[in-house]
Amino acid sequence: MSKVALITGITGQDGAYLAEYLIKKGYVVHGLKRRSSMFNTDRIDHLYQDPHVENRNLILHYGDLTDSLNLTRIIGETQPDEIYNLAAMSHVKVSFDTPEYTANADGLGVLRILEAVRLLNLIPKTRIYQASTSELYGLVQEVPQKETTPFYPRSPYAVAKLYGYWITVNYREAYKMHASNGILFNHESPLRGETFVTRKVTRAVSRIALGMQKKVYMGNLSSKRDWGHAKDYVRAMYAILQQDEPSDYVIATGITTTIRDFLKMAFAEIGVEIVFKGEHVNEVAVLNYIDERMFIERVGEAYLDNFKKRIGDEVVGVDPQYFRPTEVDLLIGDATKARTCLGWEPKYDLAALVEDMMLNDIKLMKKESYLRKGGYEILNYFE
Ligand code: NAP
Ligand code: G4F
Repeated sequence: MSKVALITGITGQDGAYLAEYLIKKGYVVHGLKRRSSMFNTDRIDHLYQDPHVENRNLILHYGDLTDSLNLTRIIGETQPDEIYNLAAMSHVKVSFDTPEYTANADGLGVLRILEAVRLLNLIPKTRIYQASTSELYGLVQEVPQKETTPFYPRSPYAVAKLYGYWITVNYREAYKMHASNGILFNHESPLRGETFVTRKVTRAVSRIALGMQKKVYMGNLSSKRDWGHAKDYVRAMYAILQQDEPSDYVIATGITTTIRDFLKMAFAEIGVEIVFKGEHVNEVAVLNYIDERMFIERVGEAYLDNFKKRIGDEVVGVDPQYFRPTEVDLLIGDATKARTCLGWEPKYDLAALVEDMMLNDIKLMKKESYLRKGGYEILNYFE
């Protein structure tokens, strides 16, 4: 008999990688998907199976973390061995604009899942993974951050996730549930949402290289993040639920980098050096040097002449609209417990992550540019 997993947030970055990983391991995967006016299944289309296929290993259900009845019904119908609660309003800056909704989905949503498992008498069968976050450390009380570091959340998102963390611990202790928190530090990939900083940068650098965009406006360039690859991090989620005893684990690389240095690395991937000048809102980055051979190899000869004309131009600026009312300045994790107890090690370092994201976005933006210029795939919705 195949094991059954239920993934909330299956249409997101982590949900997509985790679904693929579990299907390869022989699981039947059920995914919770919000109704939207478009399919919104791009990240999992390669795994999708028509409902008429027999013995499907990926089955999607409409649902929402804010709807207890719906969650209880789906958990009851699917009888999962493992639930991975990845669904969340996951954007820190947006949580300042939608604090009540964020609390409902990211905080109470966790309670709804735990309580459904309890009321359905599934405690002996169902293990639960809660997607906790390094944002809990916020105004960091210790460097690096580990499982015992006190939390100090700095956004409505982090405060909601703090409730999710503790209600998971409480249900574990009160009802002997196999419920665990993964305290994951930032993890990125070619599937990362376009408004998170790494993907915003790799998309923008690709578009600048192809002549589709002149400049990118950023927020706080000095904050530091411990960035890993999402592919490595979903392996950790799985490993956490395979342990005999539930527990909470930090998952991180142990290396931290500023946003400014991430920008430099992304430009370096196409053979371009940028130089930062000025301070705070007046800080800019200027194109300083091109390694033509590398630019041709990564971007293509056809784009070189136009790009060379831009040497000396400003390609990065700062726009205060991207600043947060309260910022998390520094995150760096100590994943000793995961390395020791789970045997987890990341395969990607930051350079390999940036390369993966840049190669993907250059390809994607070339396709977008081709379609804009009237490529045959363009549809005319008004015909
Ligand atoms: P993501 O790409 O933003 O995906 C979030 C997923 O949650 C999407 O499938 C989204 O559906 C779904 N969702 C949002 N609100 C929902 C609701 N009310 N009901 C049902 N589904 C809802 O996020 P991610 O990067 O994969 O992160 C996965 C989880 O890990 C999140 O809980 C996030 O907070 C947490 N986390 C992420 C990181 C990181 O660096 N990536 C680090 C630590 C923790 P739509 O597609 O319909 O929007
Ligand atoms: O990429 P970010 O938006 O990620 P953030 O806020 O660290 O949150 C992500 O990681 C958390 C784990 O620590 C997750 F829990 C959460 O769900 C999400 O996946 O911003 C990273 C840093 C911040 O300091 C931000 O101020 O980049 C800075 N930044 C500078 N300019 C920017 C920008 N962030 C965004 N999104 N856009 C900018 O233009």
